[in-house]
Amino acid sequence: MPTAIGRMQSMRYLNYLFLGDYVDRGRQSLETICLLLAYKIKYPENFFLLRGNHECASINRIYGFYDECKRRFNVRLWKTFTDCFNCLPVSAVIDDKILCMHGGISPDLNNLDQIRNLYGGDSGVVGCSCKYILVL
Ligand SMILES: [Mn+2]
Repeated sequence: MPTAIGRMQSMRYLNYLFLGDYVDRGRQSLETICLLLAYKIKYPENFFLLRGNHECASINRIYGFYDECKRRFNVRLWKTFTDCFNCLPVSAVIDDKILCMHGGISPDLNNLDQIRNLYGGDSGVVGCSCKYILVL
């Protein structure tokens, strides 16, 4: 079993890609998303976070994250995370071969061209405001 130090050292050489739904999965969504964002800050070139359908205000307002922010801190914090989630990329392409995205990001996304068109375009058709695709 790798040690904690071993795991941290491997962060420098391996890439990690997470596929979303970091909140609404229990009572400690804040700890989860803060840890993931801290890893992103510490390892910006090796650690990547895609957006899941729960990184969307209309979803996490209902399924627990809003209530957790309000109960433990305030609604302003939830709004700040909403702004942060709106900046997450919806998909990643690895080595020009592997398309990665959250399984339930949108029922209206049917092909790669729709994701490409999120670049700088009006993304209202897919029900989220992300305009970024991540190329690894
Ligand atoms: Mn989901």
